[in-house]
Amino acid sequence: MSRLGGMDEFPVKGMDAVVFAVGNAKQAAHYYSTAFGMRRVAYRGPENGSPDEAVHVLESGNARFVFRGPVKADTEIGRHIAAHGDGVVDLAIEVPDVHAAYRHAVAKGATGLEEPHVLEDDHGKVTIAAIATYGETRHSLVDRSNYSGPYLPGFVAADPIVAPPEKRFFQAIDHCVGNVERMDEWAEYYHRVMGFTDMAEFVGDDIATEYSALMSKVVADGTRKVKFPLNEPAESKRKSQIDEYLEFYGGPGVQHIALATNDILATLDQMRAAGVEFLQSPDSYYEDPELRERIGEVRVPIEELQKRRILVDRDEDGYLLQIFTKPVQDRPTVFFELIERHGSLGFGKGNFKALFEAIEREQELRGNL
Ligand code: TYF
Ligand code: FE
Repeated sequence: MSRLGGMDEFPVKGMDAVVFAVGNAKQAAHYYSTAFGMRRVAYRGPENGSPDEAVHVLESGNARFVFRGPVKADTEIGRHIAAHGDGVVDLAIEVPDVHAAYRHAVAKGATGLEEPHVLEDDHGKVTIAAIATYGETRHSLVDRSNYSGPYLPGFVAADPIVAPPEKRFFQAIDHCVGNVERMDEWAEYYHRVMGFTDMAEFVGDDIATEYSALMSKVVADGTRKVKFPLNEPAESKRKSQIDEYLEFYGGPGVQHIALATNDILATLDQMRAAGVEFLQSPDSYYEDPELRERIGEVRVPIEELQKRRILVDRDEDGYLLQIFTKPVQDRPTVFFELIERHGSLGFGKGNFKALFEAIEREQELRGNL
């Protein structure tokens, strides 16, 4: 029902922001500026009314990342970092009506963390509320339609940290993946609380036991603007990559953020040059005659993809190019995906085998297999 326009029980406009808790927000903001081509746009800290934490807000096209870090001992954000390391605390969603969204979610059993309230300054008003999701992660629900400031009331505009690249590296958040203990429980939560529905892609028991040691299901809002895949560890001879995450993060949390780019080759070249490490798919992936058959015509020669270790997948709607970073902190927890879509609405199911084998090679090097 939620797919029928006008009958949507939980309308969303898109992702508002991914909010990270990090040990040193100043250095994180620098890394995402130099290595991810992002532009700092806003700041809040001890200088302007936030004695406990510094918050740097960065953008790339429609994608907004917010980095929160403690500026003194014994803060709530510091406790979160002590428990989990750097990670994602909030997948904030922009909604047209915060009161209605919050009321609906809580009536359907969501845990309310912040009642709807209005923040206000010279640039206008933002209405915001928050509900809990897996682990210590939350979904803020944000209406900024009456606001013209750089982020939220209380933030000041901030200069870019370095000159942003001429062409942005990515323009949107494509999807945000959670690692949980029980996938079906959380899929049911998104169905019930937000009216989300399952997307076609699903990794069930059969594939799981064959090579991947995980099960995965994608939930999305009716308009497919917000997509949340959910992974659960599966039994296998070796330790699941999802169990490794759960152990090192200290519970469920965000595993990866996929960034939509329209030039994955250029973005990848620049990120690699800036020192970001990516998973390496083997030559055998590209030399498999079945690959050419499966993917057909794509915009770049396979040799170009092979040189850069970019993965490619095709479904009935089109194709996609994708590649994954290694974890971006010392713990084997959060990583990123670059994805360039040409019609395909999928998540690269045809690449799962090659991808999971690459992840497991890294896991083995860490001694966590
Ligand atoms: O978001 C997805 O579903 C794909 C595939 O540990 C994926 O990016 C799934 C699980 C995983 C890494 C990638
Ligand atoms: Fe993904």
